[in-house]
Amino acid sequence: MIKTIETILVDVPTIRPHKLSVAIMNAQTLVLVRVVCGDGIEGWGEATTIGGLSYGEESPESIKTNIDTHIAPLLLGMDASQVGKAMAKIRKIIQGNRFAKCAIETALLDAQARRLKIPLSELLGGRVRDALPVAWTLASGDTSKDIAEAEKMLALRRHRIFKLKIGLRSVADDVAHVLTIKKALGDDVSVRVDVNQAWSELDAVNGIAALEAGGIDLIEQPIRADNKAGLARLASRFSVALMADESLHGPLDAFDLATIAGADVFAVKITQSGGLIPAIQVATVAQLAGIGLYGGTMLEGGVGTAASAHVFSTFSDLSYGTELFGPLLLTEEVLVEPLVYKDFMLQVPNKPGLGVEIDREKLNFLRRK
Ligand code: MUC
Ligand code: MG
Repeated sequence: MIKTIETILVDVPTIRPHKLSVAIMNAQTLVLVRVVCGDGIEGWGEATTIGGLSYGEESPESIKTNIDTHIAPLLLGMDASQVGKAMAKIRKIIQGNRFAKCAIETALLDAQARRLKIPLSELLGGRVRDALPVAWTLASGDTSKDIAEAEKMLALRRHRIFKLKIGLRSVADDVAHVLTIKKALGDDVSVRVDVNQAWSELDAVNGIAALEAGGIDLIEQPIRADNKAGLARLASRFSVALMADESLHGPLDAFDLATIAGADVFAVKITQSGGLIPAIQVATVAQLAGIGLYGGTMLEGGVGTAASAHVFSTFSDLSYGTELFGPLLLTEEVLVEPLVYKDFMLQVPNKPGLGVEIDREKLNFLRRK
């Protein structure tokens, strides 16, 4: 039986300012959900977003209010071992709120996998890999600082794929910034950009042409999320891979984009997809349509990152890797044992459920009062 559901906000400073076209982050607010079941088993989920309401339509505070006020009461007393029925009820009655739904589904699946004493990946069809390549995002806003940061990551053998956040400056300045970094890092290192919707379609035509000529591997969400036709025009115009992120709010968007050949790659995010099962459906659409897969992040802490890792470990194709570095951008860890990053990969936890434990004392100290 589902006994209690608690939503916890945790404000954690980042290790440095993280500059996106939509927000400059000096801190991240983790949104954690704890579900306690009648058999004493508990499960955890996460619904963290970026930049309050500047990235998506759910804020940490709205997620907490909507779970506490509208979602939890629908679930209390239901059979905790029937996650499908619980989520079907939520998906029928609650409109939108994909991040909130994702956290609830994660917590219920974590509890159920613990009950069955299997890693979450095995409840999701089974992992095909035990470790995932992890990109690092260079977003200090300063070209030479970014190069030094990338060189440090290469020396530590932590990352060899770098994503640059652009779109705050002019197209010409951004292109110069990206190509200076690409030149400094050389041919063996993958350099990609994420514009976070900042460009007009004409900006994108000019920007992508210059980036493609300079050896950039992947262009993420150059134009507005709702301009899917524009994405399709850009995808057919250029040979460099074009990736959809904000345009992809679950399986239906995946289907629409696949139908119009709107992207070469999908950034799959568990929260943006509305849950772990919808994220797998997004990936299935991609694979049926011959679209490449990338494991995205909303810069979650350990819980959401572990959940994403279990999901992505089940993808047979993951040719563009992942960006599951969220916990490494934060100054505080809420897990007893941090996730393991080594040899450019994140190890997918192997213990039952998410395979991570929350440091309750630390969480009580850090949580928003
Ligand atoms: C995004 O748009 O992909 C992922 C990495 C990062 O630095 O920001 C996020 C969000
Ligand atoms: Mg993105």
